[in-house]
Amino acid sequence: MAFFQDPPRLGNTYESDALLREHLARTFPGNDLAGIEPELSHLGALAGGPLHEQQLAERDLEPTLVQWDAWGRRVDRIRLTPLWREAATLAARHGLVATAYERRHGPRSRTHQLALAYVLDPSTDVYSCPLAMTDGAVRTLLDGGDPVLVERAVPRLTSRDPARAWTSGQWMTERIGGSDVSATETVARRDAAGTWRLFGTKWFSSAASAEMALALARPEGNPAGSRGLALFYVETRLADGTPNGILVNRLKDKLGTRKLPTAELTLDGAAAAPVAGLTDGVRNIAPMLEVTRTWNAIAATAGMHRALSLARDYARRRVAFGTPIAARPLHAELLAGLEAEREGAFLLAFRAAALLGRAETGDATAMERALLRAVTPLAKLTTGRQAVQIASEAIECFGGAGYVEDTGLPRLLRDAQVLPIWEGTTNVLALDLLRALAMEGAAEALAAELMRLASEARDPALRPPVETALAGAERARAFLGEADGAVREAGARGVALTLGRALEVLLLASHAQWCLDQGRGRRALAAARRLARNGVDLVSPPSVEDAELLAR
Ligand code: MFK
Repeated sequence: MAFFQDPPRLGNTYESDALLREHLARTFPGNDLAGIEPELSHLGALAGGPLHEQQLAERDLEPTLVQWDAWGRRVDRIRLTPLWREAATLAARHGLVATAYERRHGPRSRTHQLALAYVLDPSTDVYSCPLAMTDGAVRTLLDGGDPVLVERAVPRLTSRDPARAWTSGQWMTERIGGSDVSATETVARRDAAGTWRLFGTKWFSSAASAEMALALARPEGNPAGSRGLALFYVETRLADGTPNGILVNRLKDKLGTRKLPTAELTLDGAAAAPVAGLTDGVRNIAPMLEVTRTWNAIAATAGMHRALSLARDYARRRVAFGTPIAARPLHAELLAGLEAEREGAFLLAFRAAALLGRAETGDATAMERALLRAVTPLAKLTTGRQAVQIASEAIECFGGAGYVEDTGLPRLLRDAQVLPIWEGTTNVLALDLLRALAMEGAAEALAAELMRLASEARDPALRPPVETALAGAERARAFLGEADGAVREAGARGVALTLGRALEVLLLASHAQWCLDQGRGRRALAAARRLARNGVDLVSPPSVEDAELLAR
């Protein structure tokens, strides 16, 4: 009999996610939980069944750009993959954006919404990208407060009707780069009729198939630098369906996220409207960054869960050296370390979501608002790096099969690699964190959060992880207290990752205590202890040797 290896299988990805179910049970009182679980379970069945199968079947398909119609007119239409079209319908019907704004669960609505997104995301080929930007656009338009724009766009962006629902892009990045947008070259000029028109090139426009976008541009005559930029609302098509002065030059040929049509665009007189005045575009788009960075953390933890679910299922099927590899001590040790990483990442991402929800409904205290400002970059940067590490380890768990395209496994790593890059790289977010911690009350709020979580973890078995986390946080605090200038900047990444990991360990320790108190077992306790053993303290004061290392 020839041997054929059984492929990994998923099953209902909601029902099998003990941590998600515990977290929701902890967050939602009984009746509320009962109200949201059927939809989550339905999405879990879809994500682990037909959608996952469709994803594998469509592995070779990619979006295409149709620039011209048969008669020579420039049309610039993007044809999406069938799974993306299905994802758009599902996202509207299940309110993947709307849930956050309908607020049926008050400040917990963000947790509800992002739990739905978390369950569906890994089977929709990064459809989370347009959803994140759509969500960010709603938030930014509402904060901007222009009643005409709000009335026109928000009902469409939050619609549950697939035929009516819009998505939004976020057009910041230009050829000058994605991190420092202060040198944005796109200009805004008023025409004779008083309409603002945008001229320039947007170099990395994700989900170019969206119906609208928020774009940075410099009104003519404004000063250089980011304060001279303004934030504009742009619809991509005119009422007759023709392009609104927007040419799609080409789609990007990317390492991953290949179902996502990312485009280079020329803005050639696109009609636009200012969202909130004619200056301070970066400040005005910051609400969008807050939302999309939270989505990024949720997508990172969802991707980790998918990669590990496949690796763990496979470990039970794959026999080597006489036993399923799940029973080999070395493989089990590896999987446990990875599972601890994903559990910490999950709780950090959902902590950011919970704080965002409280801030949006006005329920957050001043301390919680300050904490949110620090936790958003921390969650984004910490989970983004973990997602790449876990995806890489997970595909190694399959040996050569993990490296072969038609298993569908290499995509896990390719799609993870974008998470530390877009929406601010690890370094940019580490600097953003330092800026946040320098703001009034933020460092104190983060310290208070760490202490609160530590005090909740009463079980003696949780002392080691709590102490490891607090020691790491103390090293980060001491470094920030002493270092300045170039030394402070050089150490920012180590400080940020240390604080992110310390927070993850303490969130897990607090969660573990809740699980113990509720008679829900010791898995979370084991995860907290293991995550701490994986390491927390990455503070690395720069050395003069580093400069020698780079000298030519
Ligand atoms: C899975 C789903 C994921 C979602 C997918 C989305 C795909 C979309 C693809 C993309 O579009 S990727 C491109 C995303 N680009 C970025 O994330 C930009 C990265 N760079 C930064 O974040 C820089 O730090 C920044 C551009 C903000 C630096 O610009 P500036 O002009 O040097 O900022 P400055 O002077 O520090 O801040 C200007 C104002 O904004 C200040 O307010 P004030 O005017 O009141 O002083 C800042 O406080 C405020 N600000 C900046 N960052 C903020 C912020 N406010 C709140 N939160 C922040 N993070």
